[in-house]
Amino acid sequence: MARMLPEFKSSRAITRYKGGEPILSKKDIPYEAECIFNAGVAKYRGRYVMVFRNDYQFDGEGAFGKCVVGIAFSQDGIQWEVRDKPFLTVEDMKDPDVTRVYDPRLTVIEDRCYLCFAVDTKHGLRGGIAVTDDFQTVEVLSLTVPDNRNMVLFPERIGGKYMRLERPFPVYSRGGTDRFDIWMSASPDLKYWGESRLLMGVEDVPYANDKIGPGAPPIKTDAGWLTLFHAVDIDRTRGKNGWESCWQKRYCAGIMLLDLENPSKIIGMYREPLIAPETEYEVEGGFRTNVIFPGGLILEDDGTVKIYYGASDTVECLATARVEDLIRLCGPIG
Ligand code: M1P
Repeated sequence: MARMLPEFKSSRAITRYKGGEPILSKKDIPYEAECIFNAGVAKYRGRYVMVFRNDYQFDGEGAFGKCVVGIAFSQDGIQWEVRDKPFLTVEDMKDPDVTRVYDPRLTVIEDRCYLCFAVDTKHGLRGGIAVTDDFQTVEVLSLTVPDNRNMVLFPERIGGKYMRLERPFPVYSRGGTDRFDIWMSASPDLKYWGESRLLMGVEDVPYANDKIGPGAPPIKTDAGWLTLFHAVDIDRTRGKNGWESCWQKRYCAGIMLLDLENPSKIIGMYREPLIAPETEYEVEGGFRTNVIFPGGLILEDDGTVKIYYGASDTVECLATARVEDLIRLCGPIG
């Protein structure tokens, strides 16, 4: 059985917007909505763009009947104007095998906006990559074989190739249960992917005992690629006090630094959670408990960063930090 881990505290380097108040929740959505969370955010052509997950039509037992990806725009990254209809739905995929689209992330590369998203199908979970220039039409460029998701793209080519972080779901070879790690792959065209290699194993993260996965697309700093990931610990003694009867996991946000020229080399990692569930929304106010799910990291001109994260699969929240403080936290690994 996985070893139990203690209570965690967020780093003092981060400040929660309004002490942890959501920046987007169901009350802001002009169509049927229940849980608004796990957003991807980018700055694109002079404004902020957010794509977010909306789960609705709860079945009263533990699942939602519907899930769509919504879209919102902002001038300051804090106040959002939500478009009056969803951005991406199962129907848009035009594939009868697809049953759900969710957990989107955004990366701008060479002035085009790319979307990575999770795609549930009748035959497994696939990671999708799509592109849009106008947020009206979306072209799907590639879908992984099952099971893979939580993909994020680097914002530029490295050594001439596009790069992504991802989290495949190996089962037989990892003990028959969750034991998932962060991998990376390269591509000449965002369509054909290869050169896959392990970036970091769950055993390398002191505050995880279950799985880790990519969080927000990396940002470029002088010290290296700074990137957020999620790290999960499971404790069989934990119960659940919300909508679902049994939820024993805790998701924290972690941070690491990758080499600029060879991002398969981890040059630093903060050995404690950057953000741990602590506020009402994060700990027990939601559909699930104890979930921080980071999906967006924006570096501003003044050296601050905005960190966007889903809180307990119910609302979207924001924290800020100084980029130099985050880099300092990522002391050398090992
Ligand atoms: O409820 C926590 C998370 O559970 C799933 O994440 P994973 O990929 O680790 O299984 C997803 O449903 C994610 O959206 C959710 O936040």
